[in-house]
Amino acid sequence: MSRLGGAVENGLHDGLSDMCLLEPLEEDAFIDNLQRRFQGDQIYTYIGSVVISVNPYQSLPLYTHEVIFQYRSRNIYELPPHIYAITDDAYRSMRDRNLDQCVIISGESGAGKTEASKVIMQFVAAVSGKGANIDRVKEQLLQSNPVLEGLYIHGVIKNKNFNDFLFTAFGNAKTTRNDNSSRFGKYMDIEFDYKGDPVGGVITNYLLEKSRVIWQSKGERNFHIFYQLLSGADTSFLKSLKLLRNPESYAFLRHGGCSHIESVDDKHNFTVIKNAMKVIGFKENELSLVFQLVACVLKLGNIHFQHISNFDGTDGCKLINEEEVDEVCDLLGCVSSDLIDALRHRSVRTNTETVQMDLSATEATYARDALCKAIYSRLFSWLVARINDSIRVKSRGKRKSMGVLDIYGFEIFDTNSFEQFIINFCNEKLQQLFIELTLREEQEEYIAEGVQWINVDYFNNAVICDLIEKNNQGILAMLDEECLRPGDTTDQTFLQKLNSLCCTHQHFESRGCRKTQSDRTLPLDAFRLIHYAGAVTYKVTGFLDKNNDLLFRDLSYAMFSCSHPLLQLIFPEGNPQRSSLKRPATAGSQFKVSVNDLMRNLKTKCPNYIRCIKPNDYKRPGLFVKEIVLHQVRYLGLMENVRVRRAGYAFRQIYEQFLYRYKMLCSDTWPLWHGTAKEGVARLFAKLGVHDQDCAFGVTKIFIRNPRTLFCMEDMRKLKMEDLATLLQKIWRGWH
Ligand code: AOV
Ligand code: MG
Repeated sequence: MSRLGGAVENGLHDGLSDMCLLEPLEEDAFIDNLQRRFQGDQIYTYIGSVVISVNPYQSLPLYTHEVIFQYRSRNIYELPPHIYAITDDAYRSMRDRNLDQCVIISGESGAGKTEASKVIMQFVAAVSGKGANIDRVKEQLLQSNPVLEGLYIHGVIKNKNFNDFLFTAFGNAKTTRNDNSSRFGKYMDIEFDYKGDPVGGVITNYLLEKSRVIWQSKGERNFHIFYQLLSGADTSFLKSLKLLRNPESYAFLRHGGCSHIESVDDKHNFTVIKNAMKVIGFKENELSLVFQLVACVLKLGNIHFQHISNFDGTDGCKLINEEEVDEVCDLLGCVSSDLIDALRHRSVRTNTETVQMDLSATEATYARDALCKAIYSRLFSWLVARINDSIRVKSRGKRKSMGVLDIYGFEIFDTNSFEQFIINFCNEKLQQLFIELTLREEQEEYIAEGVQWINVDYFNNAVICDLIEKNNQGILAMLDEECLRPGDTTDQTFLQKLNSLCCTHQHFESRGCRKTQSDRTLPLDAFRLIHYAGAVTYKVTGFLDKNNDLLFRDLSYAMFSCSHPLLQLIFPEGNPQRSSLKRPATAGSQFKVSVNDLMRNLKTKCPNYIRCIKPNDYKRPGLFVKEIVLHQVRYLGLMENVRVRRAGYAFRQIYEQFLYRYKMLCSDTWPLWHGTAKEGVARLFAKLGVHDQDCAFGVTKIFIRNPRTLFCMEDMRKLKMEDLATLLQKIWRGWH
């Protein structure tokens, strides 16, 4: 790596390392530049201080101990672009200037967000303080990764080498897009003391895709942990959980038709996950409790119901494999007949009495599925809470924080449902935050530097966010209304409601709207949203149900009455003393509240961005498909980002660094300049004939409007260096 390998020098050889210097600024040139860099294994490129990261789909030597220490305490443009550079910059601003930071990682599924978040954690762990206590905190912070999503730490701490892929997980699964796709959103705040040493952290999780527990599309898997447990647990443990080794024995693991991922060793990862959980502070018996629940989910999935006709002509059902229920009840600590009762009936309370109604086989299967989803997703939230207990800051005193946001990327599948709607809404909000903050930051820098700000036109996606979340009128509000309205509401009545209220919106389309009624690409049971990232068609089937997210009260009671200590914790509403008739908030509105909380939190911090790009759809190294990259560049608004950045001045740099690099171009400043750096730069520009309208002198930085000015100076500098080298050679020869 060249010592002078900064933004400009690099630009002249392996493609520009900062897109702001692109001349002319055109989409083709932008993509070409990314491609050129990608092919030279330069996966990172800047837009000012934003990092674009192109997934290499291969291990590159970018994350070694040496590289970390190269980037430590260096100026952001001194070395080639890297996540380490912006992390170091963010870390130092937090430590030295007391500014809380956050790193927002975005990009579509499989683009490399989760990997990027690990790179950040690894850097922070490596550069912040030393000492036994700190090492414990760091290790706990790093180890919380595998429990939630699988561990792939390129790692250096305490000389442990975690260089292998170690997939394990409660929150990640194989999808058709990504073998290790995060099926939940995660925001992690790492907290530091006044010296910049990590003292703990807090993790917030967002809406786990729990429908995966009971169903997976072709080519996809359930959450990793199921397969890891089955292949990694020793025989006696498996027996104690009453499980069989073969994943094919379980209905919940059969839908996707692929229980194994090539290059992933589930068995080995089970050992890793257990160790990680121990480091975090899980006791041996807690591990057993967790895996008992995981086992129960699988076993409940194998319970079948058969239709029976009651004497009064109504539908009922009976269980056809009661021995499976007996085993589940052994694990959970309850009486079989109680659980069977709760699965086959539903109590309906009227003002005066409670009536027990029989469920049909379909309804009972539905109730069973709801129970499995509830057990698993609540177990997941409990795990997060448990991890938070062990990493929460115990010491008092003022703290600084750095947040890392790794949330599921924008998703377009062949069939998109409520989950994609929620995930894409979240991405829409993040994009809005990006627009708001980038512009704000740019504006603030100009004001702070006393340079005039010029307004820039850009597409503001607030209009799409509003369409989804506006109080009383947004799609989420209408969905809630259909869920809460008494009477015969269905997914279809929800769609009709959308049709009558949203049809005039320019980002909404459906067959019920006049403007798109003849569009045969739109199914009758779907609506389409024109997201900032592209159009997505959502099938309404299941929207009401998933938003309602109801678990029959009988099942909550049954779970709470089990002697299994975890179940009592995760089903508190099953406590007859505490149970209230109040309906819990819908899934959609809970998500809206938590996303808005998150946005408020992020707005209080200095944002840093990593924009991840996927170079091809085949997870293949070295392959850069232009159309695929172009699509992402467009929807991530990267060209707009460059335009905003360049609207005023394409390049800016602290006076001292700028003068140091270019002072050789002027005899007044070379070899020594005795005035201030700002005066030196002014003298240099006067000598080179740089016009006043081409540059602005800020308080601490020089701003250059046109990249060509800089390229010219760079060329002159190169010639000068060559002259100097020739001169040195002559002197050298003269001596010998
Ligand atoms: P995601 O987080 O953006 O998708 P990941 O971070 O899981 O995507 O990346 C997907 C896969 O790409 C990883 O499992 C690695 O195999 C590879 N990869 C990504 N970044 C790198 C890197 N810097 N170096 C080497 N390989 C990498 V999702 O969670 O699906 O939205 O919901
Ligand atoms: Mg991910």
